[in-house]
Order: sequence, then C-alpha cells, then structure tokens
Amino acid sequence: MTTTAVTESPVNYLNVKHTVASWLFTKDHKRIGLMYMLTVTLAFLVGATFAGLIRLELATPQGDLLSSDTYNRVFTMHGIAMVFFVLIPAVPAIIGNFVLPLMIGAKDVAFPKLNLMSWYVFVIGFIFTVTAMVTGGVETGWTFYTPLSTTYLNSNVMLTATGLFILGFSSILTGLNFIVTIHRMRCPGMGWFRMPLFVWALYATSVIQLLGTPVIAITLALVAVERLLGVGIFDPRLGGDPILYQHLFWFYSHPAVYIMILPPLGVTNELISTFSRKPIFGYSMMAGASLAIAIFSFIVWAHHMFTSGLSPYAAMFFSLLTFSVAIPSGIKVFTWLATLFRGSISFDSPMLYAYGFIGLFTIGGMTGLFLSTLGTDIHFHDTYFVVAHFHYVMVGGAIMGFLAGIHYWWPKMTGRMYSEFFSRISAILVFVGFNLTFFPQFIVGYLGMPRRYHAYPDEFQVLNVLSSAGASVLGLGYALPVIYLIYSLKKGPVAGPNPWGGSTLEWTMQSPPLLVLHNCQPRWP
Ligand code: CU1
Repeated sequence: MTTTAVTESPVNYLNVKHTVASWLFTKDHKRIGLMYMLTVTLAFLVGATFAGLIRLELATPQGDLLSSDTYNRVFTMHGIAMVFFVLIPAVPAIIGNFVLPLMIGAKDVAFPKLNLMSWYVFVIGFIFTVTAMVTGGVETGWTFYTPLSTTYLNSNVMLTATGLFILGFSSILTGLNFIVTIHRMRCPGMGWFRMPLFVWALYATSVIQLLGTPVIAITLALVAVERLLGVGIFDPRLGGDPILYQHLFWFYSHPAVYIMILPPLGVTNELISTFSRKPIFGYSMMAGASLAIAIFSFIVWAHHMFTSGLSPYAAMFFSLLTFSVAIPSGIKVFTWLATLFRGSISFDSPMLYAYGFIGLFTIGGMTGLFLSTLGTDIHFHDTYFVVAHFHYVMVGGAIMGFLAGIHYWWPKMTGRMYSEFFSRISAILVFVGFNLTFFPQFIVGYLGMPRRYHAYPDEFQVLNVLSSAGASVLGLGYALPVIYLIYSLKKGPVAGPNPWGGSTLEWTMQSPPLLVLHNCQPRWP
C-alpha cells in the first residue's frame, strides 16, 4: 500500500521548514516541546548511566567497583540529573507544551518567546550542571544537606548550585506561561469546568512551580553565600542552624514531587477516559483533587525530618497533614476504577503504560503511609525502604505516566504510528523490570540496609542482585521505545487525525498539526 504519500498532510509544523535555525529560533510550542524531548532524553541518559553504575556496584557486597567517595558522587549525580532535569520537566515541558494550547484551542502559549527562552535557560542550566559533573562532581546527595554542602571544600557544590539556580527559572517561566495561557486563551465556550483534566493537572502543577521553585533557588543561593562569604546561615559555628536548611529545602522539594506526579495523573485521566470509552467519573472531584494535592503539598514538608529532632507536637501535626494527602490521591485512584468499571476497555499500548502507572503509583502512595507514621518512620528512615518508596512514586509514577502520554500523543506529534507489538513488549518489560528492581529494596530496607552505602553485609546480596538484574530488564524496556519511536518517524503507518477515538480538541486537528492553528479565536484582548 502506498497510502503514506497520499494522505500525509501537505504542510504542518514539522515540514514547513527544515533548517536548524528554524528550530533554534522557533516560537512554536509544538517544536519547543520536541526540543525539550531531545534535551530531557539526553539528561535521562546521563542519569541512567549513573544508575547503572550504582546497580553494578551493589551487585556485590564488598564495594569493590567504586571507592566510597566516587560512589557518593555517583548517587548524587544520578539524583540531580533525574530529579531536576528529567522528572520535573518531562510531562509539563514536553507533553504539556505540545498539547496544552491544542487542548484549549489556543494558537500557542501566552508568551511564545518566553517559552523559547525557558528552553534555552534549561539548556544553560544543564551545561553548568554537566560541567560540574565531569570536573569532579558533587557528593552531598541531591539534597545538598548542610553542613556537608557548606563546609566540604573538595566538591563542585557552587557550580552545580549555579546550574540548578539557572534551571529553576525555566521551571518558573513555564509555569507562569501555562497559568496565563489557561486563564486567558481558552476557546470561547470552554469554561473552567469544560477543560480537559490534563489541563487542570497542568494548572495545579504550574501553581507549584511558580510558588515553590523560588524557595529552592533562594536556598541554594544562601548555601553559596555561606560557602563564599562565611556568613553564618546554616553553620552552627557561625551562629547558623543546619536544620533550617532542611526546612527550606523540603519546602520546595516536597511540592516538587507533585510537579513530577500531578501531570502524569492528568495524562492518566485522559487515557482512561479515551480507552474505556467513557467520560471520567466525577470530573469536578478529579479537578478539585488536583488542586487539593497542590495546596496540601506545601504544608507537609517536615515529614522528611521526623528523626531530625523536631518537637513531637510538630511531628504529629505534619504526620496528620501528610496522611490527609492520601484523601485526594485516593479519590483519583477510585475515580479511575469507577471510570473503568463497565467501560469498553481496550489494551492498546498507551493504556498498558497507564495500567502500570495506576498499580505502581498506588504502591508508591501506600508505602508513603508507612513513612508518614511517626513510629515506623524511625525504623525506615534513611533505609532502602525510602529509596524504594520514592522510586515507585517518581519512576513507577512519573516516568510510567510520561511513557503513557508519549505513546498516546505520538501519532498527534508525528503523524505516524509506532509498532504496537514492540510497544506492548516494552510496556511489559518496564513493568516487570521496574518491580524486580525496586520491590526487593522494600524488603532489604525493612531488614535494615541503609541507603547511600557502597558496601553492605553479605546477607543482603541476594536481594541486591535481584535489584541489579531488574535494572537491566528495565534498561531494555526504556531503550526499546527510543528505537521503535524513531523508526516510526520514517516507516510508521500514517496515523490520521484521531487514531484512538479521543474526544478532546487536539484530536479534531490534522496530524501533525499545522504550524499555527486558527481553528478558534483566542480571548486574548
Ligand atoms: Cu515529602
């Protein structure tokens, strides 16, 4: 069949111009989304390389591959690359940039030039951070806890902090752009409660990005001030307080977890509705739950500090507040189940990832309850139980949700379908590999293995070998989509405007969409 050439849309945002400059100076939200995809994938490769080194080291108990100092640097740089350069931008900056304006019928985001600038800021932040990594690295842990980060001299704290400070503006500006876009550029007739739930999720996320990110930027600046000028902020010898650092750090970094997880929750809403052929059950509850999670995210930060000498009354208060995050999260999970119930469910590959997301996110959330319980947290604190918990939320949740979204919108982005066979294999590999990697870590953590050590007693080896073996399956599962998605660009069958039968606005447009859409007049004054 040679339908490809005939049905390919003549002019679209991809083929309208081919020069490198047309990409580097583009103000088109769709192209900027793809540019983010390229850079975030690069950052993922960096982070994954460090993850591979960690799992190789931990395959044997002796700690014989990396020295303890190198190991400290490796897990720190794994965390920094993954958290700041992959998890936080993945769904909002890639998928959000691409589909948000299409979903609400806007021509573009509110500030297209600012959007392009956000990408450049991201790249500059990345260059700083990678430079810090290749010129010695950092070993403070991705959390930069004081006094290590303020007093340890043989470390690239300054360069990394500068990179992350710059990067923060990319996140803030993207959040700002999305908020204004959603407020001002919706199609006439698209009221707040007619917006797709993914848009609600991006809105809630943007609020956190806008309000939370400045706090981490200031905190890192304070670390720099103390390091450079010896002003006593965190160092008790100079009159400072190291616990203050933890408060400031987690005031951003707990909400940051919701920057990572709210957008994939929104993606899952869209997928579950499309692939069960039903509108989402309890739309307004779902929208409200996204906002509730965003608000709650700012008042639970001290649950990271239960063992740091917090007053028991404060600890009880933060424990209770942390438990209450389970309510909106639970609403989401039950609402999905209610939507799936008696729906005409299909098992297309994006949906396989979404099922994986629901299961892994639920395990991640539930194990969070063990950590928000004051008594059990004393046992679990700083063990592999914590490592397993947050990987279930961030990797099982955020990355799985990202993969679901990319597989769902890929035909819209590129106009091509990928191999359904290989994408199903990859979904299964990721699910199996992920559980094999991280479930043993719950057990080994429960048994008492602390995190951030490069050597451990022999009795933990079986579980660690399982974990390392799982990591290689997971790695395969992540590599496969890169291959078949790139392959689909040239050889994939033409997708058509709406291959999944989606009901949101972007599916009414041609695939790939035009450069600028005029299908709806914005309410821009
Ligand atoms: Cu937290």
